[in-house]
Amino acid sequence: MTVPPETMGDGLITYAREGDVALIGLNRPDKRNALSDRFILALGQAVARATSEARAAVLHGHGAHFCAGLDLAEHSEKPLFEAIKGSRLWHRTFATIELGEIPVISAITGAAVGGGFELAASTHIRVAEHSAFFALPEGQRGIFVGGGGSVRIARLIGPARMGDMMLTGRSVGAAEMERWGGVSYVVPDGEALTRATEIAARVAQNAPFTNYAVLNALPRIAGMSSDDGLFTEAMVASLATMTDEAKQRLRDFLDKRAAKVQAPPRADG
Ligand code: 1HE
Repeated sequence: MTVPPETMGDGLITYAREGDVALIGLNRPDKRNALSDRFILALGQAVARATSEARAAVLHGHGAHFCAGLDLAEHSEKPLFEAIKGSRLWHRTFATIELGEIPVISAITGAAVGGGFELAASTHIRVAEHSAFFALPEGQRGIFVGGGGSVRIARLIGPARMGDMMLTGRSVGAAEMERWGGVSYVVPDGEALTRATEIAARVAQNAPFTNYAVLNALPRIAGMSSDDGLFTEAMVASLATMTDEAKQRLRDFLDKRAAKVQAPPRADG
């Protein structure tokens, strides 16, 4: 079933659904999708809705830019404790993506800057157009990452590269970010949303328990000792095998009803 585009959170979010895939759009293009507290709350509501209605989601930005990060106008007015609570609101909301129930694919165009990069880092697969650029200008603004970047971005590209980005404030293009491991796909301009939606539709066909385990076990195991990680892996793997869906899918393969794994297109033509 398709749900035509509608708005949520006083228009800050667009929400649509194509079958099993929810499309969540950041919709404040006049401010380059800069994230106010209200915007973060609306995003959280959209993620909750997608989780209850869909099996995967795409996160994209309206206008030329994915997201310009923290709303600096709102932030500059905040007393200390409000700033701490604001950062913790981002942490809670982004955790509902990273450690959620459905995979979220981000379609990145133009700026993914500061908190915009932190938001992208909380998604599970990043698709960037050539127009995409990443920066952490917190040093220039006299602030610090507060949306989980010190954990998630550092894990993605390494603390040295993240430190370089924060110290220099330099912009990193899509191709370099792919080499650094910060994005998984680089596509021509105008194609990020389409490609992300295709990927989401494919991901949505996986067994939901496996998707859930990927989202929830992998980042936790990454934070464990090898011994604890391997023990946890054995538990999750065994639980997955016990599900009716796994039993059916394994039978389908053995009865030659399931698709085989395909080799990728060869680089040498
Ligand atoms: C904003 C914001 C914002 C734009 N908060 N209002 N983020 C930054 O330091 C990035 C700041 N933004 C930029 O560098 C540029 O806006 C962009 C490269 C993203 C886009 O440039 P451009 O030329 O397309 O747009 P613009 O003309 O700069 O901005 C259009 C409007 O959006 C303008 O407002 P207007 O009323 O003059 O039209 C801008 O002021 C407004 N705008 N970005 C508020 N971020 C949880 S901790 C996370 C810490 C961070 O995220 S630090 C990084 C913050």
